[in-house]
Amino acid sequence: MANTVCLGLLKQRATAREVITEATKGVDLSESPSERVKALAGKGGLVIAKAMRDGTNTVNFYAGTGKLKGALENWLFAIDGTYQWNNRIDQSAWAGRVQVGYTFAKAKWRPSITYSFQTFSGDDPDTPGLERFDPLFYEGSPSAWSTGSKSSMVFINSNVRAHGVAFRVQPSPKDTLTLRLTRIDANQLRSPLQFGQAERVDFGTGGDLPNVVAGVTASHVSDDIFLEYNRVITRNLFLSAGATISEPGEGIENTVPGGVPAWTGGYVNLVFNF
Ligand SMILES: [Ca+2]
Repeated sequence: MANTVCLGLLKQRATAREVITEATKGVDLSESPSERVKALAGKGGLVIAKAMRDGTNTVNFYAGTGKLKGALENWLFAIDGTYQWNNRIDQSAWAGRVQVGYTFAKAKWRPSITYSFQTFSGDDPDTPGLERFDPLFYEGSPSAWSTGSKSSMVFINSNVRAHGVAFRVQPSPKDTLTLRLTRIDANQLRSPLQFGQAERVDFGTGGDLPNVVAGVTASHVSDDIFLEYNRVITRNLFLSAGATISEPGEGIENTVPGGVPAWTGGYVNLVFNF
């Protein structure tokens, strides 16, 4: 496989519309710590903006090594960088990833280890502009762009950063076993972490004043462990099976009184290609 360098530009069009949420109509948000909420408060409530992607520009750079020679023969390196902006909604956001891998090519079972760090900007609640990265549509498998395994069902690739390590062995040409460990943190505190998550008004804390809450108040959100097995049964038949556990970090623990249980999952998948 050859070395790869790519540069891409994406511009999006959609119909823009804003909807003021009924639940927050008439709520005084002028005391909110969030500049963005204060700016929206003048419209009579929190605003859910539809078609926020209208006019969004995304430019991406990628470079990755193929089969190297000499002293670096068993290494792989890759780097991604993305800048995103939308003047209509005062957005300026970024994302990036680096990957470094090494294969013990002469060892039994051909083990490999890959480290990756990926990060996606989140909105700084203290500025009127929008720094939140829009992940658009991405390939969400653990070997591609998902942030963690089980956690990727909670956090989209926005306002998160993750350190990931993958260990892989191949006991035979038909069998592959991969263990992935991921630590996930929020980039911005009190800033949305999930798709469609707006600021919410909480009357339960801070006395009688409405308190605007979004995202988490501590950066560590979860640790994921994911064990995956793949077997090529025949040319047309493939088996994959996995087990995963996601242990919540302090940021998630703080959102629910009484603690949050670990989230577990498993699957068996049989694929037949005609
Ligand atoms: Ca901001």
